[in-house]
Amino acid sequence: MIQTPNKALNEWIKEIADMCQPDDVYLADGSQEEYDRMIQICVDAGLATPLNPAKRPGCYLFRSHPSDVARAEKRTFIASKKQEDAGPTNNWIDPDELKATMRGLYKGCMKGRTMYVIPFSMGPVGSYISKIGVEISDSPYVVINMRIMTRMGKAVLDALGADGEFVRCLHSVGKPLGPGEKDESWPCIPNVDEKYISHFPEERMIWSIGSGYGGNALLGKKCFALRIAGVQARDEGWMAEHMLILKLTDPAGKVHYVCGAFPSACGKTNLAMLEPTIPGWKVETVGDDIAWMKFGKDGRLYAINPEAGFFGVVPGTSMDSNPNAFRQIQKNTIFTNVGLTDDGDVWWEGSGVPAPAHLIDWKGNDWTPDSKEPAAHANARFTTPAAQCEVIAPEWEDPAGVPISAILIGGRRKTTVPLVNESTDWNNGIFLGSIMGSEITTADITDKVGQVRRDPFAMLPFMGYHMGDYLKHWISIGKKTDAGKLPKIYFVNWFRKNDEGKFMWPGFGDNSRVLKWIMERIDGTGKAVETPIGNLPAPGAIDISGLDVTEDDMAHLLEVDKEAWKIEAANIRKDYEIYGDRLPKELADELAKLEKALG
Ligand code: TSX
Ligand code: MN
Repeated sequence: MIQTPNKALNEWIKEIADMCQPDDVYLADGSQEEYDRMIQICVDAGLATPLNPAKRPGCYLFRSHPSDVARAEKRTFIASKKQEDAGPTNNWIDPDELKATMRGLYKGCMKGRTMYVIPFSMGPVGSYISKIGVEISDSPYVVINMRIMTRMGKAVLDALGADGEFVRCLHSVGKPLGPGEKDESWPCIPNVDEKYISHFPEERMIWSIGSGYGGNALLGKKCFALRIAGVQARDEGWMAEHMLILKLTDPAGKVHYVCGAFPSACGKTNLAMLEPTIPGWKVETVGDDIAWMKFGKDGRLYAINPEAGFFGVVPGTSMDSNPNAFRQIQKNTIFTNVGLTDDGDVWWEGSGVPAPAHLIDWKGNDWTPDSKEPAAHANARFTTPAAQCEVIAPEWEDPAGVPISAILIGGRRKTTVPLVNESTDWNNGIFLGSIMGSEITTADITDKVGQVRRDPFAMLPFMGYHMGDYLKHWISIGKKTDAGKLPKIYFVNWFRKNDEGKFMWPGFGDNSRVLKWIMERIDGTGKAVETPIGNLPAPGAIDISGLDVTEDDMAHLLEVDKEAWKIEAANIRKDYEIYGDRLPKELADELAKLEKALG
C-alpha cells in the first residue's frame, strides 16, 4: 500500500481500497510526465483521441457516454444530519442511510481498475485562503482534468504535512471490470437513478459514484469549492461564491477588481475575458467560475480563484463571443463531446468556423451539415490551464487575493430588470441577489415557461446547506466591517428584449460600458437617479459613443416599469415562502420597503 506523510490520509486510503478493491493503488505526483502517461493510458484504451498537433498541439478529444453529459442535479444530495439544515432547495437523505446504500455500491466497484489518489489544493498552495482536498478516483480522465483544474500532486502533500486537514473526496465511475475485460466506451453507470453525488457537510466529505463527467466527478470544483466550502465559509466567517473575478483598468491606469455571480447560460466566462470596446479600458481575468473571499487586515474583502483552469462550455465559443477563450483552447486543452473533423481538428456549433462537409459527432457517428443532430453536445466542455489565457491577470495566483470593489449579479430577463441597477446598501444588494434568476424557457418544464426561476447569487445548484441560512450569512458578513469597505452590489441584465423580441443591448465587449459606469460610481463621479428599485444611470451617464443604440432604446433599457415591478414584488413574496421562518428579517424588510416605494 502507498504511504504518505499524513497518517489520517494513509488510514483513509486503506479503508477505501479495502471497500472498493482496486487492482492497484497509485499516488499522483502532479508531474508533466505523469500527465502524459495518463493521457497515453486513455489513448491506448480508446477513450481519448489525440488531435492533429499541427492544428491543436497537446489537445485530446474524449467522448462521454450519452447518458453522462452534465451535472446530475436530481442525484445530488446534501446529507446533513438534520433535513432542515439541507433546506428546501436541496435533495436530502439521512447520512447513515445514504452511507449504507453507497457502501453497497462502492463494494468491489474498482475491481480491474487502478485507484488513483489525487492530493489537490483549491487556491495557491499555502495561501491562507486555500484548502486541501484529496480525491480518490478510478478514472484517469479525472486525474488529467484535476491536474489542469487544481494545483495537484507532491507540492500539496508537502503542504498537508503529517497532521494537516483535508476534505475527503471519493469518486468511482461505478463500473468494475471482470478478468481481462476492457472498457468499450466511457465507463459510468448509465441509469441516472443509480448515480449519487453526495455531500456530508458536517464531515466535510464527498462521495460520488456512477458519473465520470464534470462537476459530478471533478470533485474539487462544485462539490468542494462551493458546496462543502460554503459550509466551511459559513462556520469560519468567509464566503465561497459562484463568481467570476475580473480586473478592470481605466485609461488612467486605475485598477478595480470585480466579482460577478451569474447562472448558467449567461456568459460568465465571456464576461471574465471580455475585450472592451471603449478605447483605453482593459479587462484581465482572475477567475471565471468560483471566488473565495475573506476579509483582509484593512477590512476589505479579498478574493482568490480557487481553481487553476477553466472548464468551460464549448458551443458558442467563437472569435466574436470570446476571442480570448477561442485562442486559449488552441493548445494543451482537453475537449469533451465536440465534433472531430477529418483532419484531426475539433468543431462545434457557434464556433464561427464554417461546418466541414463531414465529421464524427460527439456520439461517434458520421455527421454532415445536413444532419438533424448537433455535432457537439450542448454541454460539451474544454478543460484548459488558466495560465495559458492571454489576458490572465499577473496577480491571479497572488495568495493574498485581490480587493473587491464591486459585485455584479444578474440573470436572463427579457423584461422588468433594467440593464444595470445599483443597490442602495449591502442588505439591499443581498435582496437583489436573492431575487435574481432567469426566465424558464421551453428547454425546461413547459408549464412554467415565462416564469422566473429564482437562483439566489447563482448558488441554487451549489448550496451545501439551507438557502435561508446562506442569505443570513451574507447579512452577517456585512456586519463584520465598515459599510464603506464592502463591495457595492450591482444588478445587471444583458438580455432585455424589445417588443419585437430583439435583444436591446449589444452585450459582449460593449458590457465594458456598463463596467465603466460602475467604476465611475465607485469613484464618486458617475451620475445616477434614485428609483424604487435602486440607483440607475442618469440619462447620458452610460457611454454609448460609437454604438448603434438609440437614446430611445437606452431609455427603455434603463426604465423602471412600476406596474411590472408590482407584479414582480408579488411573485417575490410568493417565492419567499419556501424559506419559512429561515427568511432573514432584513430581506423581509427590504421587500416591504420595495412594495412601499412602488406604491
Ligand atoms: O456571454 C454573453 N454576454 C456576456 C459577454 C461578455 N452572451 C452569450 C450568452 C450565452 C452564453 C450574450 N448574449 C450577451 C452578453 O452580454 N448578450 C447576449 C444577447 C445578444 C446576442 C446576440 C447579439 C446581441 C445580444 N448580437 C447582435 O446584436 C448582432
Ligand atoms: Mn459555474
